[in-house]
Amino acid sequence: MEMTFRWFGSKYDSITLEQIRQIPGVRGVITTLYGSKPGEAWAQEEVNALKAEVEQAGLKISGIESVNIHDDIKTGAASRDKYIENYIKTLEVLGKAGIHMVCYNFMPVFDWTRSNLAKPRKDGSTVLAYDQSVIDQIDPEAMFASLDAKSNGFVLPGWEPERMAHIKELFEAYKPVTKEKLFDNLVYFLKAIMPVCDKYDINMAIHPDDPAWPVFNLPRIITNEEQIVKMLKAVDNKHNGLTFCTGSLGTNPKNDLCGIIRAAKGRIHFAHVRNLYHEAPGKFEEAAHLSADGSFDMYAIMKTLHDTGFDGIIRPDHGRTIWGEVSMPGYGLYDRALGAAYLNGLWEAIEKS
Ligand code: CS2
Ligand code: MN
Repeated sequence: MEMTFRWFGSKYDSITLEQIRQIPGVRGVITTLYGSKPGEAWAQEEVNALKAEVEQAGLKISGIESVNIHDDIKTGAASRDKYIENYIKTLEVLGKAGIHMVCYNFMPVFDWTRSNLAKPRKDGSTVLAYDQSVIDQIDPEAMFASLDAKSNGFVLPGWEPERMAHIKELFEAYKPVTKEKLFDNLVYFLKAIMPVCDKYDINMAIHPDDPAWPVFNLPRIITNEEQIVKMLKAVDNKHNGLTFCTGSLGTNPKNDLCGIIRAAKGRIHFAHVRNLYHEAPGKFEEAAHLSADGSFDMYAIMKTLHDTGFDGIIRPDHGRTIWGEVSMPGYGLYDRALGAAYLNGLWEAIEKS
């Protein structure tokens, strides 16, 4: 198990590599070229410079989150092959830089969706929260505006303003894309990139949809055990794997998180481990990582990862905003550092008992 910490790069993150280096047990970062746009081929020099910067601080790049996928690949547009070619070029660049894990998602239009980025909790912290009844009342543009207004001035991952500027066209493009079509387009993409992944030993780790059901009538395909197993089988190559994200799969209380770990055994290349508190169906908020603070049994999750032989990359996920920190919502230093320490503690206890 390799404990890591997400870092968006010195131009975009409120947190420094020097701070990350001081979190006990964290030696790797999960990063990206945050300024790049989906569909672009990354330049070797830029990746090498990022790598040098991280290594200068005594850390390493453990993986990339994310290399985002152009919507034309997801919709299966005629231009998809050009964007897949660029994706392959990016993977080649990463492989040459010695980077072996890439997280991505296949969600139409947006990444994760939340109705509130700063919901107050009893302890005075604020957290990201979701309420389906609020989402049902607003349209995507209104949601983007409200999220943007509460982002503390940071660009939110998956909610880049350039992308949101074309939101109407994007929704048009997805009109004919059924769940089945979206799945076929994912398989087409995966088959095309497997040779380069094989060549450079790059583990692709698809991130589940968050929340794990269709939002704004857009199809969602990585939502439960059945779909995950179907995806792993459709391209049965070790390099086609999963980001096991408790906070995303766990949005649906029907998902048995430990069952999913067992079902995806050997193909979980990356784990995002955080806790949620479920208030009612379709209504949840993010909690501290500690089991007692939310609805998940974090010990059982870590134990199942351990017992199924997981030895991949892991990171704490969204944290609460605490101690007056101003950061990208969900991505402050303090609560995620507490999360990393807690998960490391669980792991040590599991290994020794
Ligand atoms: C992340 C996702 O912030 C989050 O919820 O887990 O944004 C994740 O980085 C992407 O979906 C992966 O492409
Ligand atoms: Mn996640």
